[in-house]
Amino acid sequence: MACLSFSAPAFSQGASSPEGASVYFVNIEDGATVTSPVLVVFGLSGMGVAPAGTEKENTGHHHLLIDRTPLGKGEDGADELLYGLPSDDNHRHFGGGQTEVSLDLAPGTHTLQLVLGDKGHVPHSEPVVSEVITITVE
Ligand SMILES: [Cu+2]
Repeated sequence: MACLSFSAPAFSQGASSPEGASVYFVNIEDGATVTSPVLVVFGLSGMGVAPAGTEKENTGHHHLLIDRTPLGKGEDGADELLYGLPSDDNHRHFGGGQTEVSLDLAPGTHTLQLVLGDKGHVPHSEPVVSEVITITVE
């Protein structure tokens, strides 16, 4: 079977995601120059947003990876797919079902990636992730 996944390996133990589901940045493009605080609006297509802990098919909650290697890559990549995302300054959870955040970011360049997680914060199978965008904070 052909694998069409382009940015994350399909080793996730999370809930299944429907084909074609996607997350994306609504209001920021790759390469944008912005000022802090940075409003980041999360888009989700093909699935629904539900608070963490909710047992419902084809739903999840948003996570924002800040200045991290792409999901599934790097030394913690496999663990993130298997056991779920850690919660720290570089892995922000929106377990209440929030769809935007106002971020305080230091001047300089930063990378952002959106990752949908299931009720237990584990990326879906297939993972539903945005592209990694790079922004410059003035
Ligand atoms: Cu989470």
